[in-house]
Amino acid sequence: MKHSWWQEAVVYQIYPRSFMDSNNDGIGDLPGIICRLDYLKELGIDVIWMSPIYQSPNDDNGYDISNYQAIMEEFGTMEDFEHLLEAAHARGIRIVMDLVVNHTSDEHAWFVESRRGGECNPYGDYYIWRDPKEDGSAPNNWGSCFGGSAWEYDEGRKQYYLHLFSKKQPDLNWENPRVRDAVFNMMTWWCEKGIDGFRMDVISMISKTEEMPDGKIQGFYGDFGPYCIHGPKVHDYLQEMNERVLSRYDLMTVGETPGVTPEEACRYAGNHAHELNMVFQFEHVDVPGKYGKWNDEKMPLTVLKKILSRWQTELYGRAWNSLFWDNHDQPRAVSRFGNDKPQYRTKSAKMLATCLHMLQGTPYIYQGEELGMTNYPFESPADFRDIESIHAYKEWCESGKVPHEAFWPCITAVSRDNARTPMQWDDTKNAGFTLGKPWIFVNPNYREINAKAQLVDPDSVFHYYQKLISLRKQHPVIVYGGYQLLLPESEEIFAYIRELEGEMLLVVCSFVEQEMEFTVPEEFAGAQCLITNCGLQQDFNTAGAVRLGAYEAFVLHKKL
Ligand code: TEU
Ligand code: CA
Repeated sequence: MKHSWWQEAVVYQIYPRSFMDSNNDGIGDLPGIICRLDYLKELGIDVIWMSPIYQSPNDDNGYDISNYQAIMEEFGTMEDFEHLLEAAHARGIRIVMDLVVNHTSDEHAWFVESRRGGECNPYGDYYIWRDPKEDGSAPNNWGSCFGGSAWEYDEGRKQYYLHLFSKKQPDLNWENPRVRDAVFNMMTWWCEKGIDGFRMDVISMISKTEEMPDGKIQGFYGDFGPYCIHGPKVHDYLQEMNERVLSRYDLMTVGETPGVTPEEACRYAGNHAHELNMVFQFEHVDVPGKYGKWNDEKMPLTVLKKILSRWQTELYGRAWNSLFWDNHDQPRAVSRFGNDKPQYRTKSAKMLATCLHMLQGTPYIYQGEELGMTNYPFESPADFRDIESIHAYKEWCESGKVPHEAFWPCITAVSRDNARTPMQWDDTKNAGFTLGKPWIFVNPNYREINAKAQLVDPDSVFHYYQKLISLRKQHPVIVYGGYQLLLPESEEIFAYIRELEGEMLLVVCSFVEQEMEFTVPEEFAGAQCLITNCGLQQDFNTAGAVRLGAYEAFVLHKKL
């Protein structure tokens, strides 16, 4: 297979609203990102993926777009964007845009027009409109991802429109060739500006079945999944997008594809698929419990390893993995998979980084992960800013269905707001994010956890990430090597071997507090330690048994 730049890259995700505020209105912005580019350059990342920066009424923080070719006012201007692109490119950093085209905002001109209806309205069929049932109720029982019905009645048209997310996010009708033209033209416009790729929001949901029967009840509503995820024409649409836009530029494309299996991933992003470069799968972060996704249970390590190992082996040589522990929709990695108690936070954050960055695929770092930022200590539902958490609390608790005491630990464990508290730059007011009033609470632990302190500490989580990134640039086995899991039955240790043309890596990570023992396989006798989270490079007597302290991780390297 031909090697591409995006296979060797490390991506850093920015959630612009929470990254850096340059004008003290409490909201992160593009000039703020520009002034932190040198920080990212020092970290060593190659690509920035920015969550949406387009004009939006912010019902879902920019994932509801009212104009694809304008910048959100709070974030700055198109000139600011051009400046950012130029400044990033000058540092050798590429910019990947978030592409949200399953739906628009209900304030997008297309929807405003569509809503007016009428026989000859060119926008009439831009969205998914259905007549009410005879009794006036919604066309079917589907629930939306953010609670409530997936259908909203429009008085003007006397019809319902489909919204798989909030009612301010109507789904586009991809069946309509004019919708596809409009989307592809818009994408081309951004490509001509010089952007380097797209992360495609819920791209697995753009094709819906023609028949829309009731779904199986899940929680309070019917599940739209079988009719809207990996729908009948999704691959036709993506092949058309590839032919008309993507193949004409040198881009990196990653599809956000909830519900994807390795088989399906090869259809979206197989080496010969002519659709996307890679997809995000969610199996390792989906742990449904008794309240749907609201769950504070940890996935057993054996299950986590099984899932990640299946993706490693099944895509090998066929498609490309994307690697992540967290993003703007997930809790903080160290709180979820590691241990965020002060005595273990740094150690376990480094362990998780080791485990992920030595896997095969393109790693994604979510802002603040490189500092070991943690979940937020929510005190009350009034702390929530996220539409999903606010609705979920209403639907499950305020409705009286589940007592607060039972639901609270579950919603706080996985609320998307955990990831959205401001980036912690230093120990001054509001963590150096803003001098104004931040739009969302700052995590009170910013005095201990912040970039400024970590930049001067050679032993910090930041410098550990920096080292992992530089190792990837030196050792092709990290990028291209095969994968073999060791100790599949262990609930404590995640260990695996990578191998490429006589070069071998042994990666050993302890996911527990208690001390463990690990036996280094024979073939690693005399190997060299590439990186470890136990202080300065310790000398490994690599024959036989080694002791693993709490959350210890190390990587051995050997050339045959
Ligand atoms: O997320 C889609 C998605 O499937 C979920 O991760 C979602 O955030 C939610 O947790 C469902 O329970 C994408 C974006 O990443 C997310 O921020 C947007 O809110 C969503 O699409 C709608 O655009
Ligand atoms: Ca601002």
